[in-house]
Amino acid sequence: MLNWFQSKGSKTNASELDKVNVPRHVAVIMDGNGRWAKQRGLPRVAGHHSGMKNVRKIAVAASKLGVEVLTLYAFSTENWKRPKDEVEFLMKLPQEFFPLEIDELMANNVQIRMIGWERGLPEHTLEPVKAAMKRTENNTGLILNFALNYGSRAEMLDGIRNLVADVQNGTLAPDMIDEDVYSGYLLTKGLPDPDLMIRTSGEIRISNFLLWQMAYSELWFTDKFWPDFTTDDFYEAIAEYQRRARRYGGV
Ligand code: V0D
Repeated sequence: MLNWFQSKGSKTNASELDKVNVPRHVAVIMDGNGRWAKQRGLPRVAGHHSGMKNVRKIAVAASKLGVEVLTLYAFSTENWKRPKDEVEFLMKLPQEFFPLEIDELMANNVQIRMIGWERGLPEHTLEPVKAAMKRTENNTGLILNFALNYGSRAEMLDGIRNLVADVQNGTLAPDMIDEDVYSGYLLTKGLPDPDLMIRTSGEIRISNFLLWQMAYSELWFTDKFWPDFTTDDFYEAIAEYQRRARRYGGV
């Protein structure tokens, strides 16, 4: 059974989308990789690998539509609680991702970025991400923003710590603190807030992802597991975003 806010599964082509009302920032919780694997009698890590291979397709689709920022929740601060073997496998995915995908991302003018805590990540995870950020820093197309070792409450507390420090050192007056000033203390500084958040795999939660930034985001959920999520599903989410935008614009 679908709720009113879930996908109705009707097919949407990129050509049917309204080119003037493309979301500037799309955020995605790429959930259901483990369940995708279990359904096939495969180990969970096979699902993570399959999920990794889906990232480029969706990033290129977003890029071609003119989305400015695609933020993907790759690893949360909570994910450290998973079995050690699984965490170790996940930590190897960035180094595997770039040799496979960097050429097509470069060809699409994609800029790689990361939000999250570098501290705590192994060098073999961080190094390829930093190398890719450096290599793509002059690209002017889609910002492909990986949330890696990220948690939104921790991000907000860290922002508050830095903000309080600036008040104490006299560079910030308390009466200057407004929403835009505070946004500048978050890891998404300089990026537009997400217009649309997509979560796969049937969970209807935000799970500590971009809490401040998603205050006004449209939320879209699908039962499909992330490895099964196609470019057509992505277009369907954007079509639904555009229908909602038109409804609100019309009254
Ligand atoms: C596993 C589904 C790409 C979510 C996608 C370290 C769970 C596959 C990356 C990646 C993960 C991250 C940064 C980067 C390049 C690629 C990735 C992790 C997990 C956690 F610069 N997929 N992916 N990273 N999964």
